[in-house]
Amino acid sequence: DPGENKEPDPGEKELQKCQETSPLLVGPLRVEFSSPQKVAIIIPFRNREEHLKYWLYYLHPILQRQQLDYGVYVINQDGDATFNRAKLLNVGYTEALKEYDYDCFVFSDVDLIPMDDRNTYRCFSQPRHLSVSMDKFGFRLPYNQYFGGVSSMSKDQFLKINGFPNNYWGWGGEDDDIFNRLSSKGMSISRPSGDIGKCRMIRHERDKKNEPNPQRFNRIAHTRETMSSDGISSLSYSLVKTEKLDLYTRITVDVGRP
Ligand code: UDH
Ligand code: NGS
Repeated sequence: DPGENKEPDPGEKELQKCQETSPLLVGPLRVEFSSPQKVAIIIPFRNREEHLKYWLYYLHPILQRQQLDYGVYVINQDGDATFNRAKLLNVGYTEALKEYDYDCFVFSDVDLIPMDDRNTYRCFSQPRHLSVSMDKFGFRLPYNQYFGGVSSMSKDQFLKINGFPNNYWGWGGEDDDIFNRLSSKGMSISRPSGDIGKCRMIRHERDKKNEPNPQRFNRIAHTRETMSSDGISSLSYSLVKTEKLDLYTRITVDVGRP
């Protein structure tokens, strides 16, 4: 049929008329003006701007869908002394409380992105470990007591263990120390299912000034003896700068050196 090969009539290219009812609508919306928990999300940080961009891009929409009353605090270690993740988390707890009456704290590495939005970034009746199923561990826990990556604690749970240790300089062990603190106070760890707890880690090389800490094995062997004197009760640091940005509050802090 010769008619089939002719140029299309420009009239046929006209945009389809919108349907009277948009197919994009979802129907009933949940409208709430109060949230059961006030959640501070604390991120230990230094020189990971690229990871932070991904974290903000993925997490804000998820946290909004979770209908949380939340604030994000990036605790940026000033200077180039050895990194101290747990101390930065203690600083985040303290600084967030200066801004708002938070009752729940989520502690998250900057390079971990949840793969299921049912993994709610809130607190539970027991301290919670949220990053239970990481891609880099083949979507399994590396060991049963693993408490690294992303965790949450109510204010009461956090204070019961005197917060986190301040003297783990460099990589490793501080998360195991926190686990020891919790179990020594008779608390258990709550976790989402492996399915809901799936998350991806942004691949990276080892950072400068965050070499494995040779003292970590000795320290985690003595958590019970040291935790009452080393923690939020003994925290000292100096605030360098607080910047209230649109997507997060950036707190630059001098935590000292080993
Ligand atoms: N962090 C920083 N800057 C640093 C070091 C650590 O922001 O210089 C923060 C960041 O939130 C990070 C968290 O601390 O997600 C934990 O540190 P980490 O990511 O170094 O720990 P992880 O166990 O990696 O993920 C260890 C090094 C792995 C090297 C693998 C080489 N292929
Ligand atoms: C343990 C570390 C933890 C660490 C975990 C996973 O061995 O701090 O490995 O590390 N404990 C000690 O070193 C005592 S990872 O595979 O993510 O590099 O979180």
